[in-house]
Amino acid sequence: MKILLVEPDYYTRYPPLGLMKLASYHRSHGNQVKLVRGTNNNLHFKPDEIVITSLFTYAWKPVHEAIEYYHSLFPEAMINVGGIYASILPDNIKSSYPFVNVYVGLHDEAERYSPAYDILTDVEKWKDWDSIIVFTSRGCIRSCPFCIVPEMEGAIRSIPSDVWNFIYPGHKKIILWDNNFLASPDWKEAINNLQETGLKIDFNQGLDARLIDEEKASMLANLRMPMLRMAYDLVGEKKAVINAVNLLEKYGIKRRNILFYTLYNFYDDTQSFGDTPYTFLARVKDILELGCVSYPMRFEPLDSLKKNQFVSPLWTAKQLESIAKARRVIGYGGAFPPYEGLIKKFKNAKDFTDAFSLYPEVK
Ligand code: B12
Ligand code: SF4
Repeated sequence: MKILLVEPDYYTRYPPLGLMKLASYHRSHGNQVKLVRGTNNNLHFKPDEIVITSLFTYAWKPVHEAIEYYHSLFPEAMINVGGIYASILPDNIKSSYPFVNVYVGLHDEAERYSPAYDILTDVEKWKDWDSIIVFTSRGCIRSCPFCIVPEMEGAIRSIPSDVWNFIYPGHKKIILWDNNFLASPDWKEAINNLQETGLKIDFNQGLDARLIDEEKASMLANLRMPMLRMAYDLVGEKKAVINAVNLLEKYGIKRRNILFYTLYNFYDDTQSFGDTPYTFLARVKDILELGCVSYPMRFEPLDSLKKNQFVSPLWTAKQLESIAKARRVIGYGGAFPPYEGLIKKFKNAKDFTDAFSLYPEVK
């Protein structure tokens, strides 16, 4: 069988990992695969089956365009759509395209295969990609209300993989997409594995500050890690955040190389609970005063069809805009690093508005 793997034309900085695993899976069943990005009529490939992936729910349009385009080009071929958007909002696809098979959740068999990096050479955007992306575990031990992982992936479990098997010649860096790496039953073995490769490591989804202890801090400090990411989502996590930073520093990780994703605009209407400008500022101040970097992250509802439209009842659109502006003007790369001027500005601010208003003298 000939299988066309389609990555819709949405914005992304990473190649389609799901399709790369599906490519290996289909090849192992004797099928021929080809990867395309967006709509492309110069294929020289007549597929029997079309496999379309999806990412953020708000990036639904390119997915629908791909379905329509390839269905009109190959009306006989079976079309399967999976990935994040398809898993969160399957009915959105089913109701518009009844001829499509919508796949919800992970593909358990494809999960066991190493991604086929060689298929990336078919696509201009990815032909020079030089990092390995890996999940050493899936699922999570927690159930944060702003996250689909517990529902989509279930309980935490390790993916029995020796990282070496996933490295393709020429790879320079390892990007981990584990949702909660330190909660994996095999975290220790995985760190040893990562250290052995000698490559740069990026725990891209952030480590759970609440799980950092002496042993984990000492082992993490042995990795080549230019930036260690964690999250500080709720003020109640302050004690764990301080403890994690102190332990990591004790074993040699510099505070300015620790970044905290700082969630804001979150609101859970089932519990009438959310953060406020006041509690957001308190967390940013805590992070900067610890000597670490704050990376503000605007909450996006799980069923969002348009990015940056949601405004929590505890925030105003103007307040949200002032954060976006401050990130551009006084931040660096969208983050607030622990610059003396910034620490002073946030510390001396009367309130949120004062903290995020931009005076001409602030550089
Ligand atoms: C890596 C990641 C990122 C990366 C970017 C990823 C990328 N590709 O560009 C970064 C760090 C930049 C990021 C940022 C954000 N992220 Co993010 N991210 C993820 C993560 C960990 C993986 C997403 C991914 O790329 N997966 C690749 C997929 C498709 O591969 P896979 O899952 O291994 O594929 C399997 C299955 O899906 C299936 N499959 C896939 N395709 C197909 C097709 C067929 C036919 C079949 C049968 C099966 C199938 O089989 C595969 C093998 O099992 C998910 C959480 C998670 N665990 O999934 C959150 C997630 C996607 N992110 C999320 C969010 C909210 C964000 C942010 C908006 C956060 C914020 N407020 O700033 C930002 C947005 C950034 C932006 N650019 O707009 C949400 C999305 C919710 C939504 N409404 O869409 C998620 C689900 C996490 C959560 N909170 O629940 N993110
Ligand atoms: S710890 Fe992270 S992955 Fe786990 S439920 Fe919370 S946000 Fe999702």
